[in-house]
Amino acid sequence: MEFRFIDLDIQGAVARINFNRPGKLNSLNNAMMLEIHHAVDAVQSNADVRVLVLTGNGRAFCAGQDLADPAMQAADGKPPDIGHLVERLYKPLVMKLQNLRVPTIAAVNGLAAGAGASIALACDIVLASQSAYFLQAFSKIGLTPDTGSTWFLSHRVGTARAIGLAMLADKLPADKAAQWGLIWDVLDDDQFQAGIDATAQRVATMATKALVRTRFLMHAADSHTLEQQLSVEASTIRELGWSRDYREGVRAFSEKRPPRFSGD
Ligand code: LHQ
Repeated sequence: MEFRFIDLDIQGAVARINFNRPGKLNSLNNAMMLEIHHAVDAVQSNADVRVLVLTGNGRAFCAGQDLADPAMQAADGKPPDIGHLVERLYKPLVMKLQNLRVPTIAAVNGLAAGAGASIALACDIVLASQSAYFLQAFSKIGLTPDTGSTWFLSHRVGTARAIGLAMLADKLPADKAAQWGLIWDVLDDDQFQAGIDATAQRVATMATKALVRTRFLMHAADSHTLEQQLSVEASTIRELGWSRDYREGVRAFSEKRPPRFSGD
């Protein structure tokens, strides 16, 4: 597939999807969403890839749904079914990211608004540049948050802050987002790219399956009792105990050398 609105760059074990519509703050039109799906599918089926980085070109990570897209407008006097858009393109994207066979990093280079913020929060590790901000823009246009925002916010920052952010739609600076536990960390603007590259390289050499099972366990914990979660942890550990990377990890430990994980 030829991409118009994104770039997919795969260098060794690191895949990078760059949202590339900077003039419109990387807001997401229909074609761009289909391209993102295609790129994520390509990552999923490429056995060499061991980490996916999502980022944006220009001053935005992503400003959410393109409000000028025809899918958002009434046609022939009929109001649009924007819920269908969410079901067809946005919900499946979040589920693809959550089920991806490699860890994901959101490199939030600039503002992340609406569904753009949700997509960042759907990644495993969210790193933002100092000048980035998160904006629950939905209430400003008479909508409710979507693409997982209500779930990510209420789980990470608690209901009081989640409701405040979603109702008032104030910009949440990257620093405060990190202080509140919404994201993993903030990097100085001038060290952002190097910091992202270093983190991506580091994650790409780790035990991929263990990282992806960790994502699953962390999300599963919410809907389990402690006893249920202890059982799920045991079965995950059992499965990983049969993996090549576990054998390599233990061997490297006993030989007092860094492990050489293969992702298997
Ligand atoms: C945009 C956009 C944009 C089009 C900037 N669309 N052009 C709902 C329904 C169904 C499906 C799935 O998803 C959703 C959830 C959503 O994501 S709803 C959309 C949520 N996003 C927004 O409401 C954000 C709208 N944008 C803004 O509020 C501002 O642009 C922010 C605060 C993000 C940035 O403000 P500024 O830094 O002042 O930049 P700007 O407003 O001047 O924008 C620069 C350009 O980008 C401008 O175009 P122009 O041709 O005039 O230079 C904007 O129109 C365009 N742009 N966001 N979402």
